[in-house]
Amino acid sequence: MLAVNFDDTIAAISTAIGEGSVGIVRLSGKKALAIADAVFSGKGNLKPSEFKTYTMHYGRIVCAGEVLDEVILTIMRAPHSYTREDVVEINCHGGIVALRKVLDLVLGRGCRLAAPGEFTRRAFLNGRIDLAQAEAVIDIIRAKTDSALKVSLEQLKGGLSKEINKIRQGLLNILVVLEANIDFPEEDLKQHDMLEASESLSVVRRQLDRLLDSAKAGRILRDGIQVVICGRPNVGKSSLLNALLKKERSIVTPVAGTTRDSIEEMIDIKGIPVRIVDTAGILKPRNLIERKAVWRARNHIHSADMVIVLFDANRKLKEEDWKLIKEVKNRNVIAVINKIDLKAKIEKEKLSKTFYKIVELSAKKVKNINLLEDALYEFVYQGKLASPDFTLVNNLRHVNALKEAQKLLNNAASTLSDKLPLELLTQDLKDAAGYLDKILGKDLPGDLLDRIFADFCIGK
Ligand SMILES: Nc1nc2c(ncn2[C@@H]2O[C@H](COP(=O)(O)OP(=O)(O)OP(=O)(O)O)[C@@H](O)[C@H]2O)c(=O)[nH]1
Ligand SMILES: [Mg+2]
Repeated sequence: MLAVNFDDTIAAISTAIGEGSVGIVRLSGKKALAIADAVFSGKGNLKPSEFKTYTMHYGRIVCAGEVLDEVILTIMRAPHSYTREDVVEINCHGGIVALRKVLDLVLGRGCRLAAPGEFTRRAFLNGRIDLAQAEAVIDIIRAKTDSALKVSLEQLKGGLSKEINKIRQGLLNILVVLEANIDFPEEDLKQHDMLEASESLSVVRRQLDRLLDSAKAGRILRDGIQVVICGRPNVGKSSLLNALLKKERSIVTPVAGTTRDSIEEMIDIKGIPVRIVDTAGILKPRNLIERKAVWRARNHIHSADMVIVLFDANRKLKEEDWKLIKEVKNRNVIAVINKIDLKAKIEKEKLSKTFYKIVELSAKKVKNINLLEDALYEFVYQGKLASPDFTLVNNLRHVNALKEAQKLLNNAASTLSDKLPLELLTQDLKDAAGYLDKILGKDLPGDLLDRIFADFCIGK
């Protein structure tokens, strides 16, 4: 981002571009009300700058006598607004032409186009939210499942920030105890102060470990996992994709080799966003198309987080099955036996020796699909459920900062037990607190903030 002036009044279209029933042009800054006065023509005698805060007004946006759109104007005065500045939202008709005309008009009246995420960045800079909360805004917009949304909403509410602050405060309390002793040689560190510092450090480390433990679940909820369905031709891979999706997405026929191109879809499995891929059956290719299809399927198998290997209950295991079993040996695998509505001919006992977990279902009859969903969920959380209050760490920047803090606290614990100089200990604790501050956005350099907010859309 070029150096921007955060004193400017900014404007942007805040709703998604495209046809919609309503579209919003949002303004924020000192001139927002004056600009609204210049472009809005309402019913009564009052001008927008005279409207009460948190009120809505019907009227028209007028430019040189021409009506650009019929609108509803919302006024939110500083400091009780999203940005803590004066905010005006012009609810226009949703078409892009009207919205652009209104935006161009206000831009011509003394404000500039907002940079990506600048409204939220101002909310952060003006102290309404910390950086972790600001980052939650983008995750709310991008949430792919209900659970992912809950985690981000909790973060926006300040749940994560509260946890981080608690750990940070714990560290500062230990520092107070230690610094009272620092001017004396370490043997003078009073026995009970030593004990207190050591116990408090254990508590803080446990809190930090717990937060980091939640990171895997948090990251999965935010970013999802990729699961690929593979198997030899005709075992029912496309039927399984359709059963999981609950719609006829992939073509299913009795002809072996129906699927050529990999098909990818997003599904919500118990709150986990799963990108599921149906692939071409793995076979000995007979022509160029099949060779490419198999090559593509193999690529997916090797890049996915999880592989579902599908078998046909009604057929004995074939050479292709064994080749595939060998190929996925070191991957995260769930073995699935499909077509359990037909006579069982598969040598299940041989599969049981190879796979720890086998799910049996019928994709065609949509039977036992829930067992596969359970197995996937179980695999992701390995028995550990997401904490019920949804205070999870889901952002890589936060995870990395917490890991650095964890390393420093581990060091600090060794320093304390080895009775090394107190200065070493206090420095590690201060540095650890510094990493926690970074999560909340304290003293972050502008270019790092630029990078964080560049991920936002314009208008948010
Ligand atoms: N009886 C029965 N038939 C099934 C079941 N699942 C799939 N089929 C049938 O098996 C045949 C192949 O199904 P597909 O889903 O196209 O199999 P596929 O593995 O995607 O096949 P390719 O794309 O050719 O590799 C179709 O005739 C399906 O109706 C099942 O659970 N029971
Ligand atoms: Mg198929």
